[in-house]
Amino acid sequence: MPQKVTEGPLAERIARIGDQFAISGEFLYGEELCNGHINTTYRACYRTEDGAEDRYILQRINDYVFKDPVMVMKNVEKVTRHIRWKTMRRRKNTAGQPLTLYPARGGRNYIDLPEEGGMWRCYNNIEGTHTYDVVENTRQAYQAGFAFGSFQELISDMNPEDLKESIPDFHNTPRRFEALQRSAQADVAGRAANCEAELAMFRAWAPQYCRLTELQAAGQLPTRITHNDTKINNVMLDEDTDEAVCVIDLDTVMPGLSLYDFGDMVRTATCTAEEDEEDLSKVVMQLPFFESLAEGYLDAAHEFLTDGEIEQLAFAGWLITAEIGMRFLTDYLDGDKYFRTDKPEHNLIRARNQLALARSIESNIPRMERYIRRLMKSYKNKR
Ligand code: GN1
Ligand code: MG
Repeated sequence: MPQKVTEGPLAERIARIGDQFAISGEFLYGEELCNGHINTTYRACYRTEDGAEDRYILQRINDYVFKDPVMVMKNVEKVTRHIRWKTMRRRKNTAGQPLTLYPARGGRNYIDLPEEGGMWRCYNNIEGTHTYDVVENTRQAYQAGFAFGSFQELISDMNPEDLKESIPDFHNTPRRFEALQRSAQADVAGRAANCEAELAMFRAWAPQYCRLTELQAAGQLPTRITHNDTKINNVMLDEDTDEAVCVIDLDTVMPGLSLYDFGDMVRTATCTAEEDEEDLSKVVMQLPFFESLAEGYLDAAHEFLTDGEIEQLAFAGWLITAEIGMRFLTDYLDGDKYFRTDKPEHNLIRARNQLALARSIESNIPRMERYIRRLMKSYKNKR
C-alpha cells in the first residue's frame, strides 16, 4: 500500500504540482504510486467545500522514454475525446470509459515544470477500483480481455493517420531484435558474457519475428489506433465485483496492430507469476485463463476484427512475449537505462522469465488456435 504523506518534502512537492491544475479544495495528503516501469505517479487528495474528498492522479511523463511528451499528450487527448464522443452518443457506459484530463495553468492539458523534472498532467482517480499485477482467476482474465476489446472497439473508427508514432517502431519485433544484436555487440555495460545463453535463444527464434510486420506491409493486417501497453495492471476493475471499469496508461496510443495488444494481454493475463519471478517452474501459461481472456476480448471485438487478425491471435501472444523479453535483455546490456530496476540483475531476471513464458505459450499455440476457432464459430451460429 502506498504511504500517505501530509507534510514534508514529498507532500509539499505533490501539493505544488497539484496547484498547477484545475483542482479546488484544500490539499489533504499525497502518495506515490509505484506502478509501471516508466513514469512517476502521485495521487493527491483534496477536501472540497462541501466536505467531500476528491482524488487526482498527477503524473510526470518520462522524457527519456517519450522524446516528445507533447506528441504523447496530443495522442491521448484525441483518443479520450473520441471515446467521450462515442460513449455520449451511445448513452451507455462501457468498460473502455475514458480518463479525464484536467486543464493546467496556461490553457493546456499538461504543463512543463522544469523545477519538478519535466512535463506533468493530471487525471481523475478512478474510485472504487483496483488493479492486479497478476491474474488470480478466470473471471479477471475475462474482464481484462473485455476491457481492452471494448477499448479497441471504441477507437476502431478513428483514422490511424490522425495520431503520431510517439515511440517509432514501438512494436516492430524485427527492429527490437536488431537493437538487441547491436547492444550485445556494443556491450557498453560489460554484461554480454553473463547472458550468452539467453542471446542464443532469442537468435534461434529470429526467423519468426517478422511474421506480423510482413503481413502488415503486404496489406493483410490493418493498421489501427491501438493501446500498445495492455498489461493486466493497466485495466481498473471494480473493487467489489472485479468488473472491468476503465483502461488506463494511454501514453502509447498510436498507430499499430491490434494483435500486439491482444498478445500483451496473453503475456500478462494467462500466467500467475509476476514478470520478474525467478522460479521459472512457476512461469507457465495457463490455458483456462487464455480461454477466458480470449472470450472476453472477442465478445467485445469479434465484429470489427478481420479474419487475418483472428488467425494470428495465438501467435501474437508468443511474439510479444519474445519481444518484451528482448527489450529487457537489451536494457540489461545497455546498463538499465530504460526500465526502472530494483536490483542489478533485474532486467536479466525479467528477460529469463519472458523466455520461459514464451516457450510455454509456444507449446500451447495449437490448443489456443483451436479454442479461438470454436469461439468464432459460436458467434456465427448466434447470428
Ligand atoms: C513498460 O510503464 P509500464 O510498466 O506500463 C513499457 C511496456 C512494457 C512493460 C513491461 C512505454 O510499461 O512497453 O511492455 O513496461 N512501456 C513503455 O512490463 O516502454
Ligand atoms: Mg505503460
